[in-house]
Amino acid sequence: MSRTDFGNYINGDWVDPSTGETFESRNPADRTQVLGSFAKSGAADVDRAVQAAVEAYPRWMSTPVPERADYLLRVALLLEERKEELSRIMTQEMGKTLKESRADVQEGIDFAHYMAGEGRRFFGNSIPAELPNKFYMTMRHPIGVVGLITPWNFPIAIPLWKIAPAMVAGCTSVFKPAEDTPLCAALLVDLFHEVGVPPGVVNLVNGMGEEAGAPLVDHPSVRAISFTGSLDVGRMINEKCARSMKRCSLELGSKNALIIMPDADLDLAVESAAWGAFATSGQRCTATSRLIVHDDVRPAFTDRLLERVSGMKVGNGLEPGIELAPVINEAQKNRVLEYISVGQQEGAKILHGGEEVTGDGLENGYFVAPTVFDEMTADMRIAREEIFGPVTGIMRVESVEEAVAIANGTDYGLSCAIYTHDITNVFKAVNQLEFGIVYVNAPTIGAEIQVPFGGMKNTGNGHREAGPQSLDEFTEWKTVGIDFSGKLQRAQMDQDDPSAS
Ligand code: UN1
Repeated sequence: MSRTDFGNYINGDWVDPSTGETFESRNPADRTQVLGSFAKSGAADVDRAVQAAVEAYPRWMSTPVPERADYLLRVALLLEERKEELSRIMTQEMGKTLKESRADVQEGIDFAHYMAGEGRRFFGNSIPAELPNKFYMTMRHPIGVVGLITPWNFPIAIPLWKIAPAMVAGCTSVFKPAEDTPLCAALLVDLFHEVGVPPGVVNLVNGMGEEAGAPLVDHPSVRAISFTGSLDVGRMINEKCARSMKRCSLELGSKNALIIMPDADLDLAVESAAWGAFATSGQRCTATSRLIVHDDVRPAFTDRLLERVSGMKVGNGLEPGIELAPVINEAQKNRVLEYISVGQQEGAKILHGGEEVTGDGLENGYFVAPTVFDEMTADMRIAREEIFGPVTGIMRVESVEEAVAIANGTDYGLSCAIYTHDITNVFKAVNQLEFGIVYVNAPTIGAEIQVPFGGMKNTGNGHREAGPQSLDEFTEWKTVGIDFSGKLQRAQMDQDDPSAS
């Protein structure tokens, strides 16, 4: 690792924060390992970054779209070159296993490639007019300066989900990454610098949510906020943006479910449950936190799941063979343990895990055992609230209708999967599930970048990231009507009046 100390990236330069303060990023597998120190910015730094974005905007929005998008192709190629180095750093900074960090970087590479291609499409429509010698077309117009606030669980992929379409759209941006993964963010922004993205187009301000995130949301020159994170913070941002008439797109929590029907391939369902619940230590918006299992197969499924989970190795994500890496920080560890005790008080039964894992070189990290509850019921907090940790629970049902009703019975709706080979059950579930993403015989995690990503109900506010929809966050539709008749034509009037022509 060459550089570990970073200021803010504003107008093409790394600059110190006005506050003169810094904060450290530490390894969640070993808190004694410091990865670097970063700008602890305040409102003045945010203002400086927004000003740079405002100044860069007119030129950038006038740059041809394919040219704007070409930078992303170069970013994708550089990311490919640095994939291994970045993945290792990511595992040290964020904790997840090296294989998963590689997948995170790969998801970023895929999306940068995808958006690079989008620069050669960026389609609008042509639409016939009802009046003669008149023509309509629609085109996308950038929304302006945007604020991008990202979480720590996908420190390369999710920032790219936002920065890349913003760039193609013609927006200039200020990026405020999560305070747990500032090094990944800085190294990513460095790539944009390296490929020659003009100053001010992408700016980075590091710092805490209240000190650096809030002023970005409040800034009058920022036209839109794109935020991925918790429901509580999302609600606050939504309220602020409503008052200032900013566009705001939110990607928040979820309580994803895996439905297992009697005809499911049980080995597959068990693998899917273990992967969906415990990959990234359950710290994905798409994590499988509910297992809705038909009574006919519940005992067999439960036995096999426990066998699978008891073989999981917990430890440092850099070591081979580790399946369960640490959670992100002390607060998260305590939150997860707190939920586990809430679940027990509510009457759910722990079948596996339920405790912190220490010892054997793990004493300086934040490790929680893979935890499986049984007897989880729909009214329990552990069945309704997002835990964001390695905790899942089995719920019993007797029909596909009941399974769908239970799956739909939370305020969230990001990802739901059903394991069955019965075509009737497949279509019942597909039609009735209130989730933005529905999988059949595939886990709740692992969305690909060319399909829209986002959820219903409290998971978001109707926007989608990734896929062709990703440009919608950052553009306005402009309708252009061109009249070449050489006279005044009055819509809805002149077609019916023969004397008008
Ligand atoms: C997230 O957790 O916010 O579908 C994103 C998945 C990943 C993205 C998760 N491709 O699990």
